[in-house]
Amino acid sequence: MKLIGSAASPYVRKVRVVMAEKRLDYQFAIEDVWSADTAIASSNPLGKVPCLVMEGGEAMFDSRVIVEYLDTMSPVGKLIPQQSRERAEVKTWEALADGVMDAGVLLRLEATWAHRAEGERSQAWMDRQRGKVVAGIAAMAKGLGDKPFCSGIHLSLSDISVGCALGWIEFRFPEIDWRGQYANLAKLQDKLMLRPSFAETKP
Ligand code: GSF
Repeated sequence: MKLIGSAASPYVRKVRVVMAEKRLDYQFAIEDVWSADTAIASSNPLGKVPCLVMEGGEAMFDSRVIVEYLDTMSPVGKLIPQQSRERAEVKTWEALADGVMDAGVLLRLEATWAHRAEGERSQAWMDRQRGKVVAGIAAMAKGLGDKPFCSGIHLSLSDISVGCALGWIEFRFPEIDWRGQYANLAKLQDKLMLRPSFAETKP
């Protein structure tokens, strides 16, 4: 399998962490989707990473589809429960973490995308997206409470998704002091960073 992605993307990191936790082999193909000569559209018509290209050449996206597929590929370290209620809970954690990243990406693009002139940037839009990031992180802290992991008593896709979102927010928006505000999230993140899957994929 070939994973097309970039080292800074939190969605790509989620897939890489899952690959490592599941002990799956893959080739990592770095692609800058923002460069004028990117070839990403030949694999993903949406022009986004991560994109997983299978042995036969078929491509799979997006990160939620890829990680769900990877979890079925090996019995090692199940990350998504089978039972429907528990499964939906984990997928909701993933949606929350992805939603924080989505809002953060929109905020960052509005503030920095080179093809948008200064006068075209909307402060109201940036405030709206920042509000989602901040509210999403608050919901993570509330949902985690004093539990050791987000769902159940073992590592799951919930923790991986939250860890990738928090790591990326820390990387791109250091002024959002979630560590200072939420000791439980800081503790979880520090624990995740002890795992090679996280330590080796830090943006
Ligand atoms: C989001 C992927 C995405 O926005 C997923 O895979 O979970 N829901 C999708 N990827 C960004 C890179 S990044 O911001 O991490 C991307 O490829 N953007 C290119 C574009 O043209 O929007």
